Amino acid sequence: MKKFPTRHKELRNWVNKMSRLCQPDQIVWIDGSHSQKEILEKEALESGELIPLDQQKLPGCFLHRTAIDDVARTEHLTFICTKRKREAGPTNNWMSPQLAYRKAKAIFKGAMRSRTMYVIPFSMGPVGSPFSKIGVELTDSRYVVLNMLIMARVGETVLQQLEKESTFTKCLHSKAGLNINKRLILHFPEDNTIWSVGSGYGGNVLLGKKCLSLRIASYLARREHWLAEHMLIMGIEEPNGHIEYLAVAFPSACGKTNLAMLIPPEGLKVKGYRIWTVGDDIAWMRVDSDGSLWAVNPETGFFGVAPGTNSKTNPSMVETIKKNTIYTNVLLKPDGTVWWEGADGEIPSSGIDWQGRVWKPGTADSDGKPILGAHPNARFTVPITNCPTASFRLEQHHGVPISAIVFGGRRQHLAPLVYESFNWQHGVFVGASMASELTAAQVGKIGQVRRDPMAMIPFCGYNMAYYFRHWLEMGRRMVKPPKIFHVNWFKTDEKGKFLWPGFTENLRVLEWILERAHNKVGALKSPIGYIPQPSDIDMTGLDLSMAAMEKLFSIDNKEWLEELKGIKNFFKQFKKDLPEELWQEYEQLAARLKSHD
Ligand code: GTP
Ligand code: SPV
Ligand code: MN
Repeated sequence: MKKFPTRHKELRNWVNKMSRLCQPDQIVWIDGSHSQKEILEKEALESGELIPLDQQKLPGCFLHRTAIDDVARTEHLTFICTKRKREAGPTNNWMSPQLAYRKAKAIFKGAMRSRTMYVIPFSMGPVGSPFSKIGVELTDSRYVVLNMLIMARVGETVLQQLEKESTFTKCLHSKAGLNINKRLILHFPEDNTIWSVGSGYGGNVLLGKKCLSLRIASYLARREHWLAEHMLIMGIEEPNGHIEYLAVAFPSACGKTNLAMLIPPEGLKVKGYRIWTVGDDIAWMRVDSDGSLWAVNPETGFFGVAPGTNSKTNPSMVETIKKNTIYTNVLLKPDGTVWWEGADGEIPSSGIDWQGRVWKPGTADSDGKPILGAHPNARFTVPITNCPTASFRLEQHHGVPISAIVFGGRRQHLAPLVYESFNWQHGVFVGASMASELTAAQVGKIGQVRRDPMAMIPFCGYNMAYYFRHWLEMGRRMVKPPKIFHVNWFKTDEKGKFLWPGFTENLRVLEWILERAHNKVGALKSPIGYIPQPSDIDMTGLDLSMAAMEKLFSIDNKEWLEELKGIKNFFKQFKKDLPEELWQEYEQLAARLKSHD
């Protein structure tokens, strides 16, 4: 037995066993210290895993480039490996644990030869909070270690906590050959284990994030009666100092990061609102002793989309990423700073693009498509504490109380700017029947509409029919469940132009949501839910034509009747497992739409 800094037997045995499989040259335990981080940064610069940036202009910042076929989550290579296929359900890729372990072992075998195996003890959620879960990730990537140091609580304090708690998620990662044909992202919820091999891209390899905090956590949450969701958490402070918190689920690259830290628009400034960012991607929520829903963000960093980030769309993030940031797949400018499409300032006259090639603006590939400086899914990793709007309650063990839940998607047509569900059960139906256009955050056909219930289709670690049942059940556990809303910032006109200005202006919609949450304002009843009386959305300082407002709130019965077909087909695949309540809601929506026709 080697000398390890823990008495935790299961952990020691497992590290030994995995190192026999992967055969690293050495094992290094990550202690969370600044000095160890600096050594890793230095080594990563030497090995080329990190590319230096101007430390005067961007202190503590580095650049990283992934392989060109390793730039987004690969959902087709992501599996839920349960003994029975039914447990994974029809929307997940499934593999038997036996086969999955066998296939992956063949790739892991000797994969860390001449490399170091890093052992990263991490806590998702404040160390010791009743919300939190501990994981240990083994990896041969310094990039992963440096990212995990930003995204999670890492090091000795976690090891000490683990000795008290005993259970942890076993997370094994190796870059192996970074070969897409030998890439597997495997989840074994029944073994509390994650194996990821052959990738170096964030969502595939920062195993505390999507793999643990959503896929494994959602599985645990069902058994332990809580919710693990793909949601931002934000606080809206009123001038009297009272703060209301919202939990908002949008699919990948559909606006969570931007909404979570918005700055109130000019026209609403007099109202004195202030936004507090609790999280931008993941919410863990539980019913507390007061019978209401409380949420924590299990992460400590943002892994955000770079393209489109600028002082207009997201001034808080522009401030946030000026220091201690790892940039991935952005353009390197000759002055040692970075750029991406939709960044502030002028388009640089040259640079090195995300693929490491010399880049000039206005160039096109052989198909005539413009060559981008940054990949559309280029990202930055940065500590939340850098953010000027970071909540002062990030470390609170009980999190924040949630006043409203908001679902949303990217829909050019159909869904109005905002609507409210009639009650919890209808709200669960609204979430379960959500759909959105695909973005660059996953490998696949961008723009195609797919059903993405609760923005969790890529992240639910078990059968989604059981997940819907769990949501219905959670409603019954609360004294007064939060109201559930749906928003769509992405409705377009005939020319394909966004009808709603979005970003900062979205606060106008959130204001209505909060008023409704506290029954302070009336609403119009439509077949799909309650919608605002147009005069109830404060439009001070925003010049939007009546025609645009009408389109934003119009509900086209024909389109919705068409949508019903998609919902029905989606629900049908769950067969008898789908909760009867969702079919009831479906029938009631159909009846309301038909009687309005
Ligand atoms: P993940 O990190 O992938 O989970 O995504 P996210 O939901 O945090 O997405 P993010 O906030 O980074 O949004 C990315 C994209 O949405 C960018 O292209 C933004 O420009 C666009 N976006 C965000 N908010 C709005 C909005 O209000 N209106 C419009 N039109 N686009 C928006
Ligand atoms: C997403 O794709 O929803 C992300 C980025 O938040 S990743 O961590 O890569 O999944
Ligand atoms: Mn996400």
